Amino acid sequence: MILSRRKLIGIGAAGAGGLLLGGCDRLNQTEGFRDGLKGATGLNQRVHRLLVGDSLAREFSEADISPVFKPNGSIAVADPAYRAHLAQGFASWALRIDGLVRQPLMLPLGALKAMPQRSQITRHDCVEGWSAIGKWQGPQLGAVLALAGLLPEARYAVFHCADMLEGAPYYESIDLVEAFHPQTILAWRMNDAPLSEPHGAPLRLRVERQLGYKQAKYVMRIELTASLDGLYGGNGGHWEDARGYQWYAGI
Ligand SMILES: Nc1nc2c(c(=O)[nH]1)N[C@H]1C(S)=C(S)[C@@H](COP(=O)(O)O)O[C@H]1N2
Ligand SMILES: [Mo]
Repeated sequence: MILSRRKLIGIGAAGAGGLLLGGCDRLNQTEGFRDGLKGATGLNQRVHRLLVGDSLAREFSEADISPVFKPNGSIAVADPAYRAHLAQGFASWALRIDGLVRQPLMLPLGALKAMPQRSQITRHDCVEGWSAIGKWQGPQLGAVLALAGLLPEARYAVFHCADMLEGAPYYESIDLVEAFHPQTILAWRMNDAPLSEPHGAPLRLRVERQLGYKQAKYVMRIELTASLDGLYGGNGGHWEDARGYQWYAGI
């Protein structure tokens, strides 16, 4: 199903809110959601969740925005389909949402822009030892996932990216606690301008309580899964597979 901007506006703010609430209610009742907390594997994740709970990442003021925000990892995408969309300003591009959802969706960029927006100024921390403060805007991931509706078995959101890095496709994943956190957004705007190619155009994940490598750029598809086994290298992310970085990268 292609959810156009017009259809989305047709649902209206109340309808979208209802969908989201409905989604959260169902989410709390699903086994996967509760097990996500109970069955968390890493000590890091258990301790961090105990310490931070539902807390928000620190937000900054406009004056704190870094004059230079270093693009890192992939700064361009070779994929011909991506390059064609880039050349057309992503006018006919759509985000795919599939896997363990009630209604697989194709969401055009215009539809994502028409949803209620969240904007936040946060600090990005890369494991390579640099940080930068930037302003991000886009719909909350939770609201986007609620449009597709999660099936009870869904436990992870997997972000499939358009780029290859060191010969492997970039991907990342988060659990549903992180996915429905209020500061987890699908950003199409950075520092009041559409995302540039080096920073992940047309859409990237901002998951603000996690390290830089979790902030997937060039997100083409979000797949809901019950497990991370059998996906790429099986560790839930590009750097998790390639270098053994922690899957739970809580700051
Ligand atoms: N698709 C994709 N996402 C990615 C990367 C990448 O190479 N490809 N690099 C990650 C790393 S390590 C960091 S620090 C940030 C960098 O984001 P920036 O380029 O906007 O600074 O993106 C993350 N997301
Ligand atoms: Mo990074």
